[in-house]
Amino acid sequence: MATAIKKPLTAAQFKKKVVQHLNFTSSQTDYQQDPTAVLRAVCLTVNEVVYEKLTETNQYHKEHKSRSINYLSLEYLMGRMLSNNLHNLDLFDVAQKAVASLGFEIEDIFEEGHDLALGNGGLGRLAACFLDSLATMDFNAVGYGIHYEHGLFKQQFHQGRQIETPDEWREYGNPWEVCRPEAVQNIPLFGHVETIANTDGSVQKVWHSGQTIKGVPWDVPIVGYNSKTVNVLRLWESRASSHFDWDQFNSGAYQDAHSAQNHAETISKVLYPNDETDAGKELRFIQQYFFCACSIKDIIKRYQEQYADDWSQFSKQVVIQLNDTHPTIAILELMRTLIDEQGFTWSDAFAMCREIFAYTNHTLLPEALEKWSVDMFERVLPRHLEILYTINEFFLDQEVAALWPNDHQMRRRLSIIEEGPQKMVRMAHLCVVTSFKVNGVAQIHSDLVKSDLFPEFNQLYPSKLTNVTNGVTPRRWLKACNPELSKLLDSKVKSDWAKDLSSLSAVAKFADDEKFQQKFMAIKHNNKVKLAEEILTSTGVVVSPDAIFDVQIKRLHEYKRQHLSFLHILALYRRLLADPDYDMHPRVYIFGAKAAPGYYLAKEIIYAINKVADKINNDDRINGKLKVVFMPNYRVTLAEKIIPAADVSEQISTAGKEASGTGNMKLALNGAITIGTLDGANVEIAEEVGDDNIFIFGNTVDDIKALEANGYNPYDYYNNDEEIKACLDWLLTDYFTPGNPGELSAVAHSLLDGGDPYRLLADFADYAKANIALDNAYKDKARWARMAIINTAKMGKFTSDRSIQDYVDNIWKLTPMSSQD
Ligand code: 9GP
Repeated sequence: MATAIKKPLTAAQFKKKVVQHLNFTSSQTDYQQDPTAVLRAVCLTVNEVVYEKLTETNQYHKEHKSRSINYLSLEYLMGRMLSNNLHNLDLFDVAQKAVASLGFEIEDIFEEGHDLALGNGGLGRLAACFLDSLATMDFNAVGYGIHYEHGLFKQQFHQGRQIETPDEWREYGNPWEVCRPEAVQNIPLFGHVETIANTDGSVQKVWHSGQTIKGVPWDVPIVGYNSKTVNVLRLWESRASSHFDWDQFNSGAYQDAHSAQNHAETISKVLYPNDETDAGKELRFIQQYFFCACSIKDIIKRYQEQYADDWSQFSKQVVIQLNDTHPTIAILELMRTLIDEQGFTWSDAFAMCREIFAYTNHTLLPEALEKWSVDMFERVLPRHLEILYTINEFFLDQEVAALWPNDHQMRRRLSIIEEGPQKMVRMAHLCVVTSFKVNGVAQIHSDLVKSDLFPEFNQLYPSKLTNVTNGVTPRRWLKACNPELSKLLDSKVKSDWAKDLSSLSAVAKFADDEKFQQKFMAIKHNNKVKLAEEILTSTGVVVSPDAIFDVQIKRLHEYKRQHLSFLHILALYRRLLADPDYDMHPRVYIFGAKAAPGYYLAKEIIYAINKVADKINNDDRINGKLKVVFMPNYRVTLAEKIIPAADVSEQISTAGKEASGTGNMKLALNGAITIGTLDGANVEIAEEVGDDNIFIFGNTVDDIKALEANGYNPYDYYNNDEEIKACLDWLLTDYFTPGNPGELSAVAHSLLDGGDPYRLLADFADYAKANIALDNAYKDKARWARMAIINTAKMGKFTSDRSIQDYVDNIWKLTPMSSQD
């Protein structure tokens, strides 16, 4: 029998528990002025419910021997947990009343929480949405990752420039996690491999490692929405296998006594702050191996608790999803374990891996497709490299040779090892060769994976490459972050739309209903008022909620083209200076983006936007028609405030470069209208909302290919478009940086002498035109309201529940808890 969904506590019971925790867990009696103490006590109270459900979930899956999905990801961008957990447990109102009776607003309590920022951007946030959906849909799932001491850096601006400071999310502990000493793992690395000849003529390989690191697991419970399930996200922290050298300490060498500990702890110290480029450092490589090895050992341990040494059920019980190439070493670690420790033959081990691993590709950008040098591989993981060579040999000699006999070019192209002055391991090739399925993250992206990235692999393994379009959880990205809109939707939609997002299509029939339009837009306005306050607090800029709130929130990257919008802002400013009556509805451009600390141009773009913003925001000549704000420290919590208030969603990447995007889905779900290129999931959003409810502009993937085939020259646009020329030349003057001409020139140079690698100038004119169409649409209040309502109504496809169902049906083949009875 499945466990029943827990009845929520009453507000009085909840309050009693909170007070008990304040008094007896934290020894706090004087908490009236201490929201942090209250937050902790509220979390501990919620945990009582959560851990009971977690125990029941575990028991159920043990009894039912449920197949599990093991999601391996180097990144999880969880954000804050409390509000989400309260909503998912149906305890929100109860907690709100309980803390009110203690003299606090629940929102103020939330504000005390830290973001779990263990990720960079879309990839990590997607993983968080997937965990939410897996628990909501009652699937047996474990997320595996790294327990970084410092998550993504905090961003401040100093005179317009980005300053990074460390993120201290768990400096004083994190109430949502629990340490599991019973599941600690020891991870060998470095050393050498000994080949032992057996008397029967066979050879045995023995890896003598040079160092052992301890992996300590911390479990973060993942609470399903209105479901029976609490799953876990298991995060590994690295520690020295023996803490510190007692003898050395006693002999007075205090620093040395800690050195092994420091070295080991470095592995889980920081999240790499780069999400599109290969950091290329040994530490990053060891991070990847460390968390893969811990996770594989843990998966085997969990299996053996049920099946002991009977391996016949392993591939029926376990599927492992590789989130990008970062966890690829898991393949080699499982191969090594099966062959060296469990006595499998190479072919049986490989066949097993081919039933267990699936891989998601999240990018076509060549610099983000990971490669590691063979030398480093050999130094850190000598046994894994040997195994990798055997896989490559089998692949080239048996599979490539069968389809392309004696084709050396093809062998070279497909080989897992890239030849060259420095031999490199192509991690994506290892993934494609070994995984039983490879998916892209939006239809256009998956098509490009087949046609442009891996065409030969697609020929070799015709049914392996597939698509699963990304999605976002409507629990966090509508129900929790936009409570007023949620209530309005509740009043019109009979079923629980947060669990069945396609039911929102019912509100489409109210798109022309004047009263509904008014209510919908009044909520948007209220959200804009709140955001305007936040903008004032964080940037000191006053913005009017009556202006169009035009939002671009995502990592700072040239391919995402924040500088396209920036160039257009310059053009608007110029038009307004030339004609203060220039006909445009007042617009506030709202940016949120972190630049990787070593990404020079990205940081220059931030600086340029901030400098131009300073000038524009203080220029009385333009009557407040244009404002520009760059909100510092963009993160999940800030996204939750910006998204409900957005009128316009900027999704303006170069066609073919953004694999999917997920901010585009969150913004449209909250009634923002997209201005975007035919890239990533924009294409599918356009299909859902219809051409009248989105502003599509710019070159398509094919157009860009044609432009490039003809020899792309940015000067053609510069010389032929007076506005482009004037705006780029403006950046070379000291207009925005008095006394310092040329301070903003990096952006202009990248677009001209730098060759404009992301074809921004080729899209500028059409983007400007689309913006005029958008402005006209906004001036027609009823039309805009209609568009916004349709956007919310038609986002059903983009729930992460649908993505998970696609994974389950086409890749993972899982059965949810309830239907197993
Ligand atoms: O750049 C993609 C983004 O388009 C996508 O939405 C996200 C989730 O699939 O993954 C991003 N990729 C990476 O962060 C690195 O591959």
